[in-house]
Formats: sequence, structure tokens, C-alpha cells
Amino acid sequence: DPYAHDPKRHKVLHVHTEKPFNGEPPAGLLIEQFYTPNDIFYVRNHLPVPEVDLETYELEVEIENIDKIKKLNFADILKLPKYTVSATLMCAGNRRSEMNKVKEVKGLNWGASSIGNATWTGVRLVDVLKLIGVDDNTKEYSHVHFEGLDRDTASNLYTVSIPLSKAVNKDGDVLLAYEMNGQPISRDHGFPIRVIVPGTVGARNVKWLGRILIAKDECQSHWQQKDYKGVPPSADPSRINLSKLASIQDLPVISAICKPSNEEVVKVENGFITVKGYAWSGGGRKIIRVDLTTDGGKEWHVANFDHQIDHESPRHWSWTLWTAKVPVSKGQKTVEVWAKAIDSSYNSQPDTIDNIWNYRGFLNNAFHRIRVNLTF
Ligand code: MTE
Ligand code: MO
Repeated sequence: DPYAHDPKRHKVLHVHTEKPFNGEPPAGLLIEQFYTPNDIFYVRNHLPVPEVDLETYELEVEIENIDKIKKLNFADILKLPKYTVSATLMCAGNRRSEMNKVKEVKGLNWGASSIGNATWTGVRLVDVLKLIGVDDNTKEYSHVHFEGLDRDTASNLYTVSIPLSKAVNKDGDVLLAYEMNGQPISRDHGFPIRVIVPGTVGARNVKWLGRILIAKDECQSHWQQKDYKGVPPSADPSRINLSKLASIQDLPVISAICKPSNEEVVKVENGFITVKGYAWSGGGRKIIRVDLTTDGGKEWHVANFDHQIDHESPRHWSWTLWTAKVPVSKGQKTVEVWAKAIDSSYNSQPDTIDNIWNYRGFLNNAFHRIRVNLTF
């Protein structure tokens, strides 16, 4: 069993698959803290968790077709300037289960909790790339590939890439992180080093980083070419040429109501119920407003922000937690609550899933809708 040496996980995680391990915390618990505790942070693994020995760990940094390989051991990495970034990480499949209800999709049936926020500490990718002479003047190459140390029985590695422009941008804040919320990164989250690409889809945030390659082209791996792509609503899975589609990088604006949960019984106080959730946007865009409605959109109510970091766009990497008191009518037995967020580019969320549905169930950022039962 290649998974025999996987780490133990927290009991509260709702498990989608054991081998590889994929799990998410209950949404109500997720938003109790601005920084998601490491042990309840969602886990998305494609392969067995590798066992890495710090004594022998080496990170290879290379340029395509150039023979020189720069090798850094863990101590070399610790010598570079230490930097901390507060950033939210989200899977492209977050909220896929709602899409699955509209029409069946392919992929893990994530609820609204394949997202988490943490402080990440490590070294800047720009400082590592400087060691091999790559910076924002580099014109011959356009992509940075990241290779994980996790592999399947056929020795397939988890490898993906990001545009070089993001990697060499000092305001891009791409990190090779060795700490998560002030603790050494746990095995499930990429011990000893993982990439953090703030504002970019979870899939590019490679865990157990073993190799960095500067290249002319995008990575040709399955994960970059055949997975993590937004496909059109009516695409035929057997005919679509996935390689021709753009890979998901920056994520769109999203929100979710985390408390109460769908179908929960909620007590009405003076004609109002309280709802709480998160909102976030990719590309460093800040959330500027979260709107809620309890009457199908006739009237919208603006949420209060409980916690938002002071950074300005386009370097606003962390989520915003919010609370709203929304009205319900006397005698109403159930109510549907909808939420939508707006980011600093005035992007908002599509109202229904219908026109963004795709057979992979990616990028579900439609209005989040819950129905709750009321007691007075
Ligand atoms: N990196 C490696 N090496 N292997 C993986 O399977 N999964 C990716 C990414 N990095 C993955 C990886 C995906 S799809 C996501 S959403 C995030 O890691 C999840 O990070 P987490 O498990 O720390 O929450
Ligand atoms: Mo993911």
C-alpha cells in the first residue's frame, strides 16, 4: 500500500477519498478564525504523501537546455531572507457539489470548504531565481515549472507551471514556504517546502517541492494540460481538445455562507437572522462588498466585514470574513438566503450555476444559496 505512510488526520475533516487523502472541514468551523488552523485546513492530495528527510533534501533549480543545475539544501534555503505572506488557498473544485446537483460532474465532491487562509513564511521565489540569473529582465523564457516529490507507482510526478511574469514580479509575492501559521509545514501541506502562488488556483501551489525549471513553454504534464482548465458549458468530454484551452491561474471572485448551514433550523431574533461567511477573489483583488438577499433579490443587504487585511489591490491575498443580519417575514417557515461578493475590479458572481456549469465542476462561483428553517 503506497499510502501506508500517510500522516494521521484530524477527525473533523469530511473525507472525500482516503487514498489519496482528500478532506475538508465543516464550513461553520472554517470561518471561526481568520487564520485556518493547520490541522483542519483542507487537504487535496493526488498521490501518496512523500517521506522527505531534511538531512538529504535538495531543491534543484534549472533553466531549460542549460546544463548548470543549482542545488539548494534546506540550510541554504534558510539563509535567504525570510518573508511572510498572508494568503488564501483555494481549490478550483471548491463548491463543486452544488454543480453536481444541477447535472453530474467529474471530480471530488467538494463543499464550500476546500479553501483556507494562513500566514506562509519562507523565501521569495524572486530571491531563488536571482541565484540562477533569472529576473524581470529575462525575455527568453515565459514559464516556471514546479515539480513535487510525490509520485505514483508509475513514477508520474505532480508537475505544473505558472507564467514567469507572476514569478519574477516583486509584487507577485510567490513564496517557497517552510512555515504555515508559524509552524513548520506539515506533511499533508507540503513538508518541508511548498510553493505559495498568492491569488492563483490551489493546483499551482506545489507541495513537497523538488525542482524548479525555467522554460519557454507551459508544463506538458497531465495536471497542466488535461486538468484544471475551465471548459465551456456544453463541451463534449469525448471530443474536447483540452490542450487548446487556457489553464486556470488567477481565480474569480467567490463567496459562501458558512453559518448557518443548508437546511439548519435558525432562531429569528426581532425579525432578523444572522449569517456568516467568507469572500475572496484571485489575482490580489480585494473584496469591496458582500450583498445578501432573503427575498430572491428584491432587496439586498450589505454585510459587515469582521476581518479584512489592510493591504490594497492587487496584493490583497487573504479572504474577508463577514457577518450580516438579514430580515425574514413573520410566519415564514423557511427562507432562502443568497450571497454575492464584489471585488476591487467590480467583478461579481454569476447569479446561477446554469450558465457556468461544466462537466469538470470547476470554478463554481455562482451566488451562494442556502435554505434554512425558521423558529420564532
Ligand atoms: N502539490 C503536489 N506536489 N501534489 C498535489 O497533489 N495538489 C494541489 C496543490 N499542490 C497537489 C499539490 C492542489 S489541486 C491543491 S488545491 C493544493 O495543493 C491543496 O493544498 P493543501 O492540501 O495544502 O490544502
Ligand atoms: Mo485543487
